[in-house]
Amino acid sequence: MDELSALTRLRGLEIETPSWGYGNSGTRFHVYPWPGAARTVQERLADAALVHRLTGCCPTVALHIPWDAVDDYAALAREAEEQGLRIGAINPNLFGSDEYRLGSLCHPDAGVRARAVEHCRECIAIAEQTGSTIISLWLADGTNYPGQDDLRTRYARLLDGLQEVYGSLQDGMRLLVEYKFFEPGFYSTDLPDWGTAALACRRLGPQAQVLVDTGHHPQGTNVEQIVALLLAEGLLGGFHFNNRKYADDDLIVGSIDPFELFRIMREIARSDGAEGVAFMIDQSHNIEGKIDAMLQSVMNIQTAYAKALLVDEAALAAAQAEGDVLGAHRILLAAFETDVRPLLGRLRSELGVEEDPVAAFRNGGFAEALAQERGTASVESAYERL
Ligand code: RM4
Ligand code: MN
Ligand code: MN
Repeated sequence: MDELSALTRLRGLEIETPSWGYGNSGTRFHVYPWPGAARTVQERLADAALVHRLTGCCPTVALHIPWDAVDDYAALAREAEEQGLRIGAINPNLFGSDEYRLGSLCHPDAGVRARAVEHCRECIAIAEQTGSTIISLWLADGTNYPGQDDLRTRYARLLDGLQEVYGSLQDGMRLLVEYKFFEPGFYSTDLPDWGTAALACRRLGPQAQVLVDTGHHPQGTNVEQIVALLLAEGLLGGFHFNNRKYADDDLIVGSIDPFELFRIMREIARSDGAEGVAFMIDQSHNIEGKIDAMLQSVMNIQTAYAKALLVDEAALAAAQAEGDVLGAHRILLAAFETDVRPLLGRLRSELGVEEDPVAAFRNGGFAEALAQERGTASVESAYERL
């Protein structure tokens, strides 16, 4: 496509950032506190709003409940609005309580399952109060040992629980079902892959779609093919963007494999079925800053999308039809190798933001001001509490 049409498409790209990406987080070995990291939901909203001001393309922030729980959600939504922000996906947390040791929706105990469903309903109510239309559900459910629980029974419990949650959705709301092939369960995960998530969504109905977290696949998985198939089936609900090298590393989007990100965005760029796909970042920063890492992720997504939009579709279709294997591949490479910085510069000047949002943050004294205002929190990690 030509640059002008690419610019129009780029203008339409909105990226949601996660509240949990602005606070301190770490590995199971240690949490290194970052000066000025957000400590409260208000500070997390403020950071998301700053990211939107610096990029012009991140108008929504995802919440994780109860991490972001407040008494008055309508007031929280108003607070967001005052800063030019809206509340995006509501993420139920079905792993942060002692009773989820053996799972949540798939737990052997009916009482625990019922309370997990109830928590999801609470999140639907929060979505109503905050004007959000997406519930994005990730289950930490799984088992550690063969024989620990019955796999088929767990699948039946999963479908029952999801059906109950689905039945409580309001019109216009969507349930995005996320999958992950391992962790925290080491032997089995109840929603391990896109196929299981897609089967569940098919059973549930049109308001359920699959959420692809780019870090949730085994090494070497062709993620863009998953994206292509889900789009073809009308089942792609959204993304959790991040990057991985080995496991669910939650690194800056596009930092390890920008070509993979380009290939994923190419499926979005060429698809006419991509309306409604939610572009969300799911990232947590261990040793880097929070806000500039988020800005870099946003920029990398825009870069990949810009390159993907520039693929010469007509030439590619012709090369494919002729069976010109290398020729077709080189057409993709040509787009990937294009310097899109001038195009993104134009986009950002139209959006009224600086050409390099990371540089704008780093040179603007923001980090220093936040460190001054918030200080450096001390954080406990699980092992240090032992
Ligand atoms: C999971 C998954 C979920 C996120 C949690 C915190 O690995 O990616 O989306 O909510 O981490
Ligand atoms: Mn995720
Ligand atoms: Mn994850």
